[in-house]
Amino acid sequence: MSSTAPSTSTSSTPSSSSSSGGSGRSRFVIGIVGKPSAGKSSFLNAITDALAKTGAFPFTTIAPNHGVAYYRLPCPCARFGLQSQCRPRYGSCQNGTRHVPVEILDVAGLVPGASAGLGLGNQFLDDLRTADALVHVVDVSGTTDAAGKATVGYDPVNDIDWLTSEVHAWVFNNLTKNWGGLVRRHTMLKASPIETLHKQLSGYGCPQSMVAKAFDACPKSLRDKPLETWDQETDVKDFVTVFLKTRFPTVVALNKIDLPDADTNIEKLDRKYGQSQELVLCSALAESFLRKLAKQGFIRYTEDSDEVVTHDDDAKLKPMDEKTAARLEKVRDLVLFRYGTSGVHQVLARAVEVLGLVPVFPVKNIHNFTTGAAKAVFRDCLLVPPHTRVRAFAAMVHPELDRNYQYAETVGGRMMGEADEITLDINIISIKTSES
Ligand SMILES: Nc1nc2c(ncn2[C@@H]2O[C@H](COP(=O)(O)OP(=O)(O)OP(=O)(O)O)[C@@H](O)[C@H]2O)c(=O)[nH]1
Ligand SMILES: [Mg+2]
Repeated sequence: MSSTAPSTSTSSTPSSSSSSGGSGRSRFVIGIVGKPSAGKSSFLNAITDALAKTGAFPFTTIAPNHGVAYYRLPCPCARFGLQSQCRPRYGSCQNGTRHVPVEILDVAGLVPGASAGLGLGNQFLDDLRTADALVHVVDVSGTTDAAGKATVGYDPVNDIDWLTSEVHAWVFNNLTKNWGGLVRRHTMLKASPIETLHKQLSGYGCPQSMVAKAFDACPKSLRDKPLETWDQETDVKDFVTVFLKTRFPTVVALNKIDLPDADTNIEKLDRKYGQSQELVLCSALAESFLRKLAKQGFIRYTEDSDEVVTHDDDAKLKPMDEKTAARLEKVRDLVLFRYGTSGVHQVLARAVEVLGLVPVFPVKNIHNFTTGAAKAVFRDCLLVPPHTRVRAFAAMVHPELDRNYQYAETVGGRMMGEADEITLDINIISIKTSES
């Protein structure tokens, strides 16, 4: 990721080397998992400008596909009546709605037994090591079996469980592949369980604090048990279950809601998981279709809404042939009318929300919200982890801001302490340095 070098004084230019807050372009990665043909690549294409290959047969994707999606949130420029001056460095601002880039990563399909080598195995899950959260795409239409082959009347109710257990096996196998050696080292070094577990799990791109958080979330009986006496089949497995929740918060996207059996399956899945999982309904194909028609000038479509304008409403739009018009009518009836939207942007929004990310707007001048000489306001927006403190945020924006840190102010010139946590309410910040 590239970034512009900051001025030596206050700057909102994000750092490309930031380790925890990320660059203003896209630091957070959402990984897409699911069985073959669930619609993972279709989801990527629907929400980004990627053109990943899709197909009604398993293992269309083998090498991972990347794309950049845009998380939407109210931009402060609207609150201050500065929309005309709002020019984001990355992403965009449309009528006061900020579009913040988030990277999406689509990997190969996973089948039951993948951890024992079935399908493509689960080695490709290693591609997900950079992901911060996961979207599990489930084919809710019942038209593909567990291996992703075309069928009718398949019951997807167990798809969430077996996929979760394959991801579990991926982490468990890595953690226990040399458990004897790990325990010997642990005893020899008199290390804490968190240090030892972190060492073995560091390949998952997690700081020790995340392992500590997972460890703290384990039952007391497990925390009190010396690591060298942990039973692999029970204790280690339980720890991995908790670790996965911390390391890979997951949203389940119930995809293909445009197909006939979706309703019944949605009900079943909701009954089983409604309380315990984040379930969001979507149709990747409907969204791609609507975007394509809009790009070709047949419709005006407001993404994330049910607003579709056609030639019948506005003669400036191209008229559609009968087949396309019939397909559009179907998408309107089966998706937009029934669910309000295609749902793909809700999936992204939930993924950002399960991570608890807070949007922060660093500015040089806290009174007019500009950065540098230009009149442009709110140039940057960073999504930062929950409970990020002001000083840590300065380091995320640029190491220079941390090195030369003096103080921070928010709207109205109100001072902020360096240990203050950034919240959704106080998220416009100017860092002053000794060079300012
Ligand atoms: N009706 C309908 N079909 C969809 C939807 N999303 C995807 N599909 C179709 O499902 C098939 C599989 O889609 P892909 O996106 O290739 O699935 P995948 O999960 O990436 O599959 P692999 O790469 O093989 O793991 C394609 O024929 C898509 O057109 C949807 O929302 N509705
Ligand atoms: Mg694919």
